Amino acid sequence: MKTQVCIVGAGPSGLLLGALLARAGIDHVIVERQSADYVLGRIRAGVLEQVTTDLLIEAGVGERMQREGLVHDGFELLFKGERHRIDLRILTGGKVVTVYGQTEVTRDLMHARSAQQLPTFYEAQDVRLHGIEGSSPSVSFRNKGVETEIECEFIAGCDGYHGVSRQSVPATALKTYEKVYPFGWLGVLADVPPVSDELIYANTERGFALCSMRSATRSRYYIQCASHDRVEDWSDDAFWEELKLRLDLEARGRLVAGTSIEKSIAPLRSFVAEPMRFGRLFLAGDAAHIVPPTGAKGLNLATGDVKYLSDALIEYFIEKRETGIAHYSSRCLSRVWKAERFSWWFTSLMHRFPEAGEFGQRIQEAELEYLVGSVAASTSLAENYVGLALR
Ligand code: FAS
Ligand code: PHB
Repeated sequence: MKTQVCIVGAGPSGLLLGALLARAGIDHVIVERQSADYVLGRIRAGVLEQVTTDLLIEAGVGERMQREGLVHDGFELLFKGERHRIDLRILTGGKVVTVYGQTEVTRDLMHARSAQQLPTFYEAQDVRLHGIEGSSPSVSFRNKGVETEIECEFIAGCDGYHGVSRQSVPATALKTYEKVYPFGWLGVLADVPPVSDELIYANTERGFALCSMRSATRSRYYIQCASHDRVEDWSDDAFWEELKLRLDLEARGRLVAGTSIEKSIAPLRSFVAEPMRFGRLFLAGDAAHIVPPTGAKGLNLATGDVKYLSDALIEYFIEKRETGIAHYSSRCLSRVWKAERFSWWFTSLMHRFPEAGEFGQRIQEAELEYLVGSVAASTSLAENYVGLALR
């Protein structure tokens, strides 16, 4: 089988890249290790930056997001028992974010792809990349027991942190940077009304908590937990009791508990692999970088990479120019590192670090008090939270 671009991974990065290439008439195939249902079952991100919502509309899959997504023009910081609102719209001169689950983004992209009958191999086994340093790379895999090989001109590694693409780059050609945080996030999805109309990020002496949502009837909550915690260690009741202890009195009174429809623990790490291009292989999204979810940047960084990569591939195949592919890695990494810095900063500010002790807690509270009292500091937080423009 031959194509112009083989995309490895059918998460948001791979599916969005496929949608943008299809609109430009560029032949491509997606190869995904899991089933479509499994991909949809992963509960991940919840906040979309304007860059992401604009891209979904450009890709022709933004209609339901525009109808059902919740536009948020602010969020609240909770510390020392009090909430302080960060007004995104005023502080950034009109920018906002949209609350719309990654699961729904993936569902919309899958539906559009299926309606166009674009070639997608799910449940591909033993996916391997070949010839990425030459001019005729290929991707091989077992499809329903049949050995299959796709010859292509470029491979887009959109297969996430644990994927095969980054591992296919010779170790001597790749520089990686990593920081692992000494805690995780225990997340619960429940069909209960959100505790507030906007997100609440809480810094408490018991640890971080986040009150988010998916709709007016479905809530998403997180609490910081120990790295060694296992999800079976946390009953729903234990989760709701701990969350209440991390909220202010008003939120505690409004909190509606319920049965979890999803409950999982995500480890927190910062990770970057450089460069994001090696020969005919391009890395995009979590395959190249990971941020702690505090700043809601993971999915939004992935869509930024995909915009740069789709523009570069369209320029190469349609205009026969190579400027975009030559600068892909440096353009992505400039934006990636700024988001890595913001996500590290916000995580460091909001979480309890065991070794920092009471002094560390007071320093965090002092920084938060300064931040909510300073237009300059709040503006910096707001413009990073709504997302930096694509250059
Ligand atoms: P993904 O990991 O989503 O997709 C990669 C795809 O490649 C998967 O479908 C996988 O099955 C497939 N794949 C893997 N190996 C393969 C192989 N060898 N062959 C073929 N296919 C292969 N971001 C936020 O903004 N907010 C959050 O709250 C948040 N929570 C998260 C919680 C968890 C547990 C994780 C892991 C991430 C979270 N993220 C969050 C970040 C997340 O949303 C990612 O940024 C987003 O999924 C990135 O999308 P992709 O780059 O497509 O990678
Ligand atoms: C979510 O709703 O899943 C979410 C929202 C904001 C974050 C992280 C996760 O910073």
